[in-house]
Amino acid sequence: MSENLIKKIKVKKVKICVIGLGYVGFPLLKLCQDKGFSAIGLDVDQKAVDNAVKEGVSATLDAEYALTDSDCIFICVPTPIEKNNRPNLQYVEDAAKTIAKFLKKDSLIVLESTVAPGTTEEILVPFLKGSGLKDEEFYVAHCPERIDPGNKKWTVKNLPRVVGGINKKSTKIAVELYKKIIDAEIQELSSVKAAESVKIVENTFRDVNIAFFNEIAKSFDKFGIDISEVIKGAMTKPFGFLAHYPGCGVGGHCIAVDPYYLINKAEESGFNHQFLKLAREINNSMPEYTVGKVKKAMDKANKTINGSNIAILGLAYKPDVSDMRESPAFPIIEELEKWGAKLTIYDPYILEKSSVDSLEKALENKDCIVIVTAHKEFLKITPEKLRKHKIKVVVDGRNILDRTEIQKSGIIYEGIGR
Ligand code: SAJ
Repeated sequence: MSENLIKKIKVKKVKICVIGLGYVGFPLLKLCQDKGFSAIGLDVDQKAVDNAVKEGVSATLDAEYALTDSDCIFICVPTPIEKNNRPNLQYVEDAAKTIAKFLKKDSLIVLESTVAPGTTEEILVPFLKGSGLKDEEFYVAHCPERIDPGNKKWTVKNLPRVVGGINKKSTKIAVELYKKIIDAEIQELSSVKAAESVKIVENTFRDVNIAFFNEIAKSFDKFGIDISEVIKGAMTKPFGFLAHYPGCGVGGHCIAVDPYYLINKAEESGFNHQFLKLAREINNSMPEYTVGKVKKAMDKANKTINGSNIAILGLAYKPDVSDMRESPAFPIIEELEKWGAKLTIYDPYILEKSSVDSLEKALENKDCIVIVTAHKEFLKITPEKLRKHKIKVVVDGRNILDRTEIQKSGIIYEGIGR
């Protein structure tokens, strides 16, 4: 029967349903529709459905309407972590239970959400079996999402993907489907666990590399070495080096989250990822380290944080996006308020959470400015602009300003590792 499904995929006669219309599901749904498939989105949030419909894509809150007769179902729901850093799979389980109610023979379910190795087979498939279908009557695969919010160059349309199914037929069908949707390499893996592991490894790799540079930054601060210069120097080596950058913290719902999936899963099997845990500890220590740099800089200016006017520049977790999830801005704000600072918040992408609506206003009458997010607007903070606003203390949490020029102007500058 899988041959029928493959034949229907090849002529784009399958009905596709995408569950979860966030930053992963919505672009995928739109792409399926643009590629000529009959595709519908399903979400539990009216706003998400309305946004999709506004963009000319069909979407609904009605699971029966969306899933009845669906041949291929993508699950693109959040997989956050709890306060104790344990994975929360509630959204995946809810999606699976909903699918099971309407699952028909010979359909394919693909989980795109980031999960620990083993999750598809141990959690998703048992719920799908609630449909009453036999194992061989439906197909399941994992194809980890690789959306990089804000990235205009690499999008769902042209990003290479990896696919692994719970069995050979599932893999084959899923690969055929992705080849019809995505204009990039679709790599077939030998198992669904391998596919789950690829994404976790990609993002954990990034987390440990960032932690490496964060730790180096802390030690270079002791030696008075400028880490930005050292990274630039190391990058002249054309092989065997991959730059990452120290900063005031690691935010977002990928890099700051995904390593915990592997850490927790390994713990269940009796393995302790001490290196990954240490990297998480180092990255999680950076907001506090940054506040320590504020204290150090204010001491140099013979000022106290208590009662001082400090501008927090940036709330978003990374440059030129409006996403604040896991942003280091929040622990930095909390800590500085504890020290008695009077804070002015400015993020050009999140004005609704800012206390002023322009950089100029954010710089007015400040004892100190702290750069938390490397938004391109903040690259315009020149020594002239700082002098104009009589700013005496700069803490550059993303090492984006010209330290030498700022210091030449007699302004106190503290970066992260410089
Ligand atoms: N960060 C550093 N130093 C670095 C790089 C990042 O401190 O050298 C910080 C950022 O400021 C941010 C956090 O880490 O707070 C995460 O930054 P990110 O650039 O990794 O952005 P994300 O979380 O959106 O990561 C996504 C991921 N994509 C997917 O999971 C599909 C990740 O795999 C990509 O590598 C990353 O985008 C990317 O390349 O931009």
